[in-house]
Amino acid sequence: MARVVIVSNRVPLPSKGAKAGGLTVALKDVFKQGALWLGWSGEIAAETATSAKLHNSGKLDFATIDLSEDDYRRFYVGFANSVLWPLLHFQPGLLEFDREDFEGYLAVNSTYAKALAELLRPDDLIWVHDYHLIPLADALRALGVKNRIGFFLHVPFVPASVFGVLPSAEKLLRMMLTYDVVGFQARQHLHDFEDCLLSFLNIARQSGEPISYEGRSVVVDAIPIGIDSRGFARQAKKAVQSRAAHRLFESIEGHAFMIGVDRLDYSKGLPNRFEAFGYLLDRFPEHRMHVTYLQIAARSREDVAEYQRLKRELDRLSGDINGRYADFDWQPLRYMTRAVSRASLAGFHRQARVGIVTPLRDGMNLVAKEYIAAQDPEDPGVLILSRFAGAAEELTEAIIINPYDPEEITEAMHEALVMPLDERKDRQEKLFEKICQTTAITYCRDFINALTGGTNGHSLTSQ
Ligand code: GDG
Repeated sequence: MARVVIVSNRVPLPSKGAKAGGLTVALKDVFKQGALWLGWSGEIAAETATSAKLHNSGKLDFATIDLSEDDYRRFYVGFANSVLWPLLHFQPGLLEFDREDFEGYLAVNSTYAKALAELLRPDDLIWVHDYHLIPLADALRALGVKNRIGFFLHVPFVPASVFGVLPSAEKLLRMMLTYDVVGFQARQHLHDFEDCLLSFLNIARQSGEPISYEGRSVVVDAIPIGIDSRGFARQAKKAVQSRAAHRLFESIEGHAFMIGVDRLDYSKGLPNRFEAFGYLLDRFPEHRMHVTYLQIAARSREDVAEYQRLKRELDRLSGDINGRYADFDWQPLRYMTRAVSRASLAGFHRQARVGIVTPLRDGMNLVAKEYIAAQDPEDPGVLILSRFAGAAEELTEAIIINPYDPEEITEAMHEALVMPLDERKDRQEKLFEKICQTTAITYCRDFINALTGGTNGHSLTSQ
């Protein structure tokens, strides 16, 4: 049976105390069959390593590479997170393109390819994750690697009019077609990719058909990522009894409670959400003294200037809202930039009457699914969801909003806070059913099946 080789920017090394994140959980069926996972160690060294360091943990082998400071700056901070991330989230105005960063991005991908090629077996299936590694298949092919290679993009894709802003747009697009499978989170991203293929390469894809490119066939599809919904539901039910959940419950003193959980990232639409909460207290004074909004916004990519600017803006906005509306015994907005444990999050979601997920763009947004999974079916909360999150293609029973309109978010907050129990239960039932259909397991199964053409015995079980 073929081994699966996963390549992603970061590797969840157990020795680093890494918690099982979305991808790790999602890939658990793949792991059962033995797997190798290669990526950056998270360490900065004097020189970028030319071979990977090997670590073993049960059926999983990890292979890590340290990056030099210069490669970290050019590859990770520069091209990946200051060019591709804003571009693929429809923010071309934030792009900071630099040719040397692009060269650094290609060079690090070539380094990964060389390190990986040394470890490959002939029938390994290679599954590459995300925008950091678009050139990897091209670099592997240049080394003569013949294995099947698939690519999954966790973030959105953009139409040709936006993608064309990138000076190296056509080159990257061609690199994507070096893969045997290219997977997106949502149908919209697939449409946007097809728009780019037509516009830049004059390739018109027949609906549902693979693409023929340079004598090869490339499968492209929307394969939405999911979570272990029933597992997270169990965790939430248990966590609501935890000390952290009790502390939160006591501190809100019977107020209605709304929650947001996001990395502190400009794609997540946090300033508009804060503003919307201010409007709520303005336009619907009945909620003053009666609602508490907790925003957990774990700091992220602090080396990128735009993230530092966003943090200053949110510090100011939260201070402004609390200064304006707080009373001596009530603080409307609690805003923290520290991460909390996954178990605590599960318990907090279950306690929250409203879950607020308002990204300006998002590949999927797992928090939306986690919020639904965590709810008590007998007294569920309400999800407010941006129409620009990939999750909105599936989770249509949420209150769907346009995150560019803070007042629309305000109205959704009010609607959610006053929604009758019957309607909440009805929406929750349908949403929960959906997140149990598209899970972490179905995601892996569908991707691996696309990569093997369903032929190599990798029939992953459905959940
Ligand atoms: C990318 C794409 C796509 C957040 N704060 C804490 C914490 N989290 C966890 C959440 C969730 C995960 O991090 C975030 O996942 P998202 O999907 O919401 O967003 P990104 O990080 O931007 O992920 C996205 C995803 O990849 C997967 O394909 O959905 O579109 O942008 O699981 O719960 N976890 C803990 N403490 C926190 O403070 N423990």
